[in-house]
Amino acid sequence: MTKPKTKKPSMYKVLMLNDDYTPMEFVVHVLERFFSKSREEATRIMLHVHQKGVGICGVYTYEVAETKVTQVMDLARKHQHPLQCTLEKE
Ligand code: TYC
Repeated sequence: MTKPKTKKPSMYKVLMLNDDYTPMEFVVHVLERFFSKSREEATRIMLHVHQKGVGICGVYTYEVAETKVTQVMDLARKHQHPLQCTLEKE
């Protein structure tokens, strides 16, 4: 059998973590801005994270996922919120 020339890229989940201090509205804004969610979807994800401790913002290739984590962390730091965002291989 010939070797396939292309391989599907590994996908990475971008996870949002709950904390006691980041305002709910800021998390919704982040989800709308960096993850292209509607207000309704962003609110649903934020409430899920608030209640369960962690939630998935989206699934992307490594470079895209890494960029989104950096964008979230930079904006959170700028506003002095302790919001944490991380990536996990699918
Ligand atoms: N728990 C925060 C609050 O009560 C809201 C929050 C939701 C923070 C989701 C982070 O990823 C998060 N203000």
